[in-house]
Amino acid sequence: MPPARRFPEGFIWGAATASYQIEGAVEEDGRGPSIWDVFSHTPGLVRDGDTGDVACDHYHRWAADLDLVAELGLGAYRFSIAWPRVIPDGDGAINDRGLDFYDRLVDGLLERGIRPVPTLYHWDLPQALEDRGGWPERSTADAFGRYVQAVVDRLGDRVPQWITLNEPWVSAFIGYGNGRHAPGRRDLHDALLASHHLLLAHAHAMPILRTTRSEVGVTLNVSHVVPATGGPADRYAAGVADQQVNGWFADPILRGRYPDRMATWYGSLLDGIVRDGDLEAISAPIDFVGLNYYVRTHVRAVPGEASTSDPMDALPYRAEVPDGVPTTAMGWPVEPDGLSDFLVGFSAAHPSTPILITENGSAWEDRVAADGSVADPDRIAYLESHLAAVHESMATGVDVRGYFAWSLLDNFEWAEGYGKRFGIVHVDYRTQRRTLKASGRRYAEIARQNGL
Ligand code: IFM
Repeated sequence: MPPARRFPEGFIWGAATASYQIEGAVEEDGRGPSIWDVFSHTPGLVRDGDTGDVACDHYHRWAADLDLVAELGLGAYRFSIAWPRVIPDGDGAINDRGLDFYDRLVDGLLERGIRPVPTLYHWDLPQALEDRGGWPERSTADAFGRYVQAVVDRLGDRVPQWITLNEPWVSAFIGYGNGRHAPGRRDLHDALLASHHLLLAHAHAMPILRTTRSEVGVTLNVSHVVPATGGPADRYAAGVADQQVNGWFADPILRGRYPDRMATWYGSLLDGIVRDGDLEAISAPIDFVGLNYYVRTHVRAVPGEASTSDPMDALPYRAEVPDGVPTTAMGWPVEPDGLSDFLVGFSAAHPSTPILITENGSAWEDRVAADGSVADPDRIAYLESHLAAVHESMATGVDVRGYFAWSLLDNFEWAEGYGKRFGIVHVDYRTQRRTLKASGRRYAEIARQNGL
């Protein structure tokens, strides 16, 4: 039977991963330590004391993992390049052995007919740069430019599509704002400095990437933000939250300015951060925007509390999960129409920017059956309903060019360690055995049929 919902010819079907979450081999071939090595080795910061030391051992098993992508019939693979493998101390000598790994990976993908879509920064800042101040220092953005140049010199002839940053909002506000991620700092001013310097890093990368013939974009985490009630306070709070989460990076890049309401709210915290010419460089045209979508956010107005130990509590809203809405193992509400609603709104605001869904997926309590199989009906339902939502938005004219399932493999879920599994492929961390889950088989079928 032909699929009821067909995607356009050439629609990209892919899967995504990130370096620290899967590679392991943290001390191999000259790699330097990243902020995540230091953070995960600090007792009490990651659930169960998990670290990325071994992860999925992808550094050694990459060829078999690429075979899996090929067996799934996917046309694209999004991975990230670890800055500390390429420049171990962040801003010094280039480590050729680190680049060799990504060279092999890119060639391995091309040999299998799979499009490599590397992200240049997915959160593993070299620790040496954090020791010199990290993202709150403007010089970190300059160092990023030199790292990007090294990568482009080696891979620029073979990569068709680059992503500069993954979810800079998370790097800035979770890494430097509430400290739940590396490097674990808790200061709203640092978070704002970090966010501007991440934007500058993107800006510095753009002209370097433009020396290639590839498409270039950036990946942002987004959410469909709605008020918890119809009352004016919650509606106002939802507007603030929408600018804080969805606008803070998208607006500078796509409009050349920070969102007004949020900029006013931060007030003097922003003084001296933005220099002449910054926003012009940050808003250089991109070829696509990558959107990572997981949840709708229901927002309730609260008086901001500046005195708690979490500086993010100063923001005048809290997110809540409404009663009766099903949630994933992360506690995230499952509301697929949030994705279509978000895409329609985003596309109306930024009509000329093509969209790639660079991440979407869900974590569940997967069980391996006695026969070794993994049935994951909840993940299949999440996948199908969110793809239907993407399709629905496209039917209204939203320009979505591709979809990447998060994630190819179960992996190191940051502060949650290995306890939360997002993969369409199960990983037994004791044996490193990979098992295709039922959702992986279903996703392969959708990709093969170009629809569902
Ligand atoms: O695992 C992360 C990924 O690294 C970035 N986006 C969200 C995923 C799930 O939390």
